[in-house]
This record gives sequence, structure tokens and C-alpha cells, in this order.
Amino acid sequence: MRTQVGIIGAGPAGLVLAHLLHLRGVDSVVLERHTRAHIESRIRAGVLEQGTVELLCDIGLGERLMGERMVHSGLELLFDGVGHRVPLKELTGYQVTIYGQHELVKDLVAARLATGRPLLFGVSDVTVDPAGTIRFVHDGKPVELECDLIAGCDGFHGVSRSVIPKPVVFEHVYPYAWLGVLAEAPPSSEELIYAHHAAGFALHSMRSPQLTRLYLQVDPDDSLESWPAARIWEQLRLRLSRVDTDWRLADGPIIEQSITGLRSFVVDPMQHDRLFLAGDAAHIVPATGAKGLNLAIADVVALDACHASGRLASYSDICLRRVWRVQHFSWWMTSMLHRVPDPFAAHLQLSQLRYLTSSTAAATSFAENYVGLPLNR
Ligand code: RFL
Ligand code: PHB
Repeated sequence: MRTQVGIIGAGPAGLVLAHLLHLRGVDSVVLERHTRAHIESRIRAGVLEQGTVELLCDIGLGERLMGERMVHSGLELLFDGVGHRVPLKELTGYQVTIYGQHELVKDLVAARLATGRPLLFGVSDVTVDPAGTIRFVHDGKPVELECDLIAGCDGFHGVSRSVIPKPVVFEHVYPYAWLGVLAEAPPSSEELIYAHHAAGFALHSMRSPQLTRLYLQVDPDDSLESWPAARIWEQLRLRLSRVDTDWRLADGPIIEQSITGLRSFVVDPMQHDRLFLAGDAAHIVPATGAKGLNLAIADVVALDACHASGRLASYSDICLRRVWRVQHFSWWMTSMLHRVPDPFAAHLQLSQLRYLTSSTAAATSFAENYVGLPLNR
């Protein structure tokens, strides 16, 4: 089998890349190890930057997104029981969009299938030769795929990254994790609430007028068994409680829950020979800044542009500039909001939060990073 671009992984990075290439008449084969049903139901990101949304609309993938999304022009930082609104749009001119990653993946899969170009589910035993060959098993048969270019879009646990010889790896693992729940309850606020509390960080987000998405800072060694629903709601009510209004958190049946560790990770370079890594395969940011999916899409936009202009040698450098800005912001926001045992660090956090919510300059800097950098298109 032969193709111009072999794409490993049908996450947001792989599927958006496939579509960008299709629009330029470049053929590709997308390989995914899971089933379609699996990738279309995996609950993950929720926040899309305006640049990401504009890109998706420009390439014809925004129809359902524009109809079903929730647009947010601000967010709330809650500490000492008092909420402080950060007016993102007023400060930057940009807003953010709430739209579940699995909904976006459904749109991307449908668009790929509509092109008639190959998207193979359930592939196994994938190996990568960076000189331009991907070997895998599909429908029980071994396949050798010759490619001009290989895009490693196979996420953090994929196989592509291991093929980069002697990369420099940067990693920071945080001493806390997130317990995420999806609840059949109407959101209790129109905007996201990021809460800093002595009992730990909490986040109130949403997916639709009927579904609330909530997160709690937990111990990385905690298991789901140690978090029965009653404990989850009790901690959410405590951490999101406020003295400024008589706000109440609506609750309801929990339909999904998981625990995810928080990590910062970068591999440098993101390319070797004909292999180019994109998205979580090359870097991970802690979810606090809501950046991972947006960064994955920024990578593939850069990869497509470098391929179109014959400047593939610059790909890694172009991506890593953005990656490190986003790494810094995500680390900074994470460090400011999570409970830490050291009282000195805890005082610095409160001081930073007070500064951020009382200085327009500080709030603007935060907002600029949160809404995201323009894409290199
Ligand atoms: P993905 O989505 O992990 O997709 C990789 C795909 O590759 C497949 N795969 C393979 N296929 C074939 N052969 C192999 N050997 C393979 N190995 C793996 C996998 O099955 C999968 O389908 O990576 P991609 O495309 O780089 O996208 C990255 C995003 O998924 C990720 O950064 C975000 O989910 C991060 N994230 C958030 N990002 C945001 O921009 N905004 C948010 O609000 C946000 N919230 C979050 C998040 C991530 C979270 N978790 C669970 C990690 C909230 C959470 C809780
Ligand atoms: C989400 O809705 O899943 C979400 C929102 C904001 C974040 C992270 C995740 O910072």
C-alpha cells in the first residue's frame, strides 16, 4: 500500500490533519487502534479556543459545532468564598467555546468518511520506520504502508514517539490528580468556575444545558472506589461554596467518572527523518489551562502549512515555540489553583489570585493566554 501521508491516530490531531490534507488534494491513510464507537464516546476536553473554532469553520467542519456550542465571554475565579469574573472578551476581544471533544471527534470522523479516503479502525501491531514505512495488522492481515511522510498523532501512549532517536524529554509530574465527573444536572452557572479552596481545587464546567462537567483535585493514588457519589458532591459543594451569594450547586446522577494525573511533558525535537509528531504524542499539558486539544490542532495546522510550503525542516521549531508558551501558562495556572501543603507557597497563591483579580494588566495577561495565540496558518 502507498500513500502520501500515513497518519497514526484518529484523535483530533490526526483527523484534522487528514482533512487539511484532503482540502489540498493530498492523500492520506488514517490508522486507529480503537473502534469508531470507542473514540466517539471518550469524554475528554471541553474548551475550544476561538482560533480553533474559526479554523474548523473555515475548513467546513463547523456546522454542528456552531449550532450546539456554548460561547463563553468570561470565566470566574473563586477563592476565599468570593467569585471574581475575568471578562475574557472585554479584555482580549476573544471568547472561548464549550463543545465536547467526543462531539468534535464525531464531526471529524463523519467528514473523513464523507471524503471516501481511508480511515481504518481496529488496527494493531503498529510499528514505524521513520524512513517512511508503517507496518500494522488490519482485519487479521499484515500491511506495509509506504509513505512520503508519517504523522505520529497517536497520543501520549502511542508508538511513534519512541522512534525519535535520542530526543530531549522534559517532564514534570504534579503531586495531585483530577477526578472528573459528568452529571445529568443543569449547569449551576453560565460560565466556568475555577475554585481555589483549602480542601483542594474544584472546577465547574458543562457540556450542554442538561449536563454538568465537574472536576476535583484528588490524590494521584486515589481510586474511584474511594470516591462514592456522596463524597464527590459533598466535596464539590464545599469547594465551590461561597459567602458572597446564596448560590447552590445542582446535582444529579453521575454518568461518567475518571481520575487523570496531571503532567507536563515535551519531546524535542518533534520530528525525525519522515516522521512528524503532533498533539499529545509530542507534548502533554495539565488540563487546568484547557489547552491540550487546541495545541494538538495548532501542531497539525503548522504541519500542513510546512508541507504545503516545502518547509518541513522548520516544523518542530515552529511548534515548540507555542508549546512552551502553553506549557508555561498551564503550569502557572495549575500551580496557582491547586492546594499545596507548604504554607509559604499557599500565601503566594492567594497573593497571585488577589493581584490577578484586582489589576487589569494582570487579568489581561491571564486572559490573553487563556483565549490562546493566533494559529500559524
Ligand atoms: P488523542 O486524542 O489521544 O488521540 C490519539 C489517538 O491515537 C490512537 N492511538 C493509536 N492508533 C493506532 N495505533 C496506535 N499504536 C495508537 N496509539 C494510540 C488513540 O486511540 C487515539 O484515538 O491525541 P490528540 O489527537 O493529540 O489530541 C489531544 C487531546 O485529546 C488532548 O490534548 C485533550 O483531551 C486535553 N484536554 C483538554 N484540551 C483542551 O484543549 N481543552 C480542554 O478543555 C481539555 N480538557 C483534556 C481536558 C484532557 C483530559 N484528560 C482526560 C486527559 C480534560 C481532561 C480530563
Ligand atoms: C472541561 O470542560 O472538560 C474543562 C474545562 C476547563 C478546563 C479543563 C477541562 O480547564
